[in-house]
Amino acid sequence: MSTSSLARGALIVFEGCDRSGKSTQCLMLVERLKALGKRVQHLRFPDRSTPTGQKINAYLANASEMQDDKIHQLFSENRWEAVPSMLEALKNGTTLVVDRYAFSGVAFSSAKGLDLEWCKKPDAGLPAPDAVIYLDIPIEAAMKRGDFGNERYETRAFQEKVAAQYKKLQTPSWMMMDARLPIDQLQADIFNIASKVIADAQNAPVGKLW
Ligand code: NYM
Ligand code: MG
Repeated sequence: MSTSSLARGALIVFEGCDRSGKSTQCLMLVERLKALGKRVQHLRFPDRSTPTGQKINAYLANASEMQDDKIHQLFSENRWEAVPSMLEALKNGTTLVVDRYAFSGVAFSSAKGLDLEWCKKPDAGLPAPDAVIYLDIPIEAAMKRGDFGNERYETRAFQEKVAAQYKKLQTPSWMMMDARLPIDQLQADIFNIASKVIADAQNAPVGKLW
């Protein structure tokens, strides 16, 4: 019916606690899709390269303080600035592989005690992912991958809270992956899922959160 030149790209989001393997799996997926000649772009939030991203970076590095509600809104703003280029890319047939998105925003901020529904509001209307791939790992196992770094939030107690908040956001459509699987096996499963998501998204409109 429609020609391939009209096929849009897919918005594939990776979520999960720190040390769940998101960055590794995103990169592997991007490289594999590129090798197949697919149009693909790797994004990550926060995007630390923009002015808002630099403020966020200073906050995460404990070099500055901000109120919980203000930093929450800044993380959201950091996503909204990317929306025009994201929509353009999707329209042009480029699949976006995104390392963290609005679900991180809500999970991390609500883990501090902010109201979960309030936390969702600033991101309402963002392009909705065609798939959320959640890398599930017990914090116990994530800790064994090495100590957390020095950034804010990188403690066992806080990560336990984040994992509990993520659970509240999960819908039946999330792809729950066992992040303890060997890297290549996990990537093989993710690649199969991504291939189907890309095929299914081609002629579907881009949705909106939430
Ligand atoms: N984070 C990330 C938030 O608190 N809110 C958000 O909206 C996003 C996207 O930033 N510990 C937190 C989660 C991470 C930290 O992310 C930095 P990364 O993926 O380590 O660069
Ligand atoms: Mg980190």
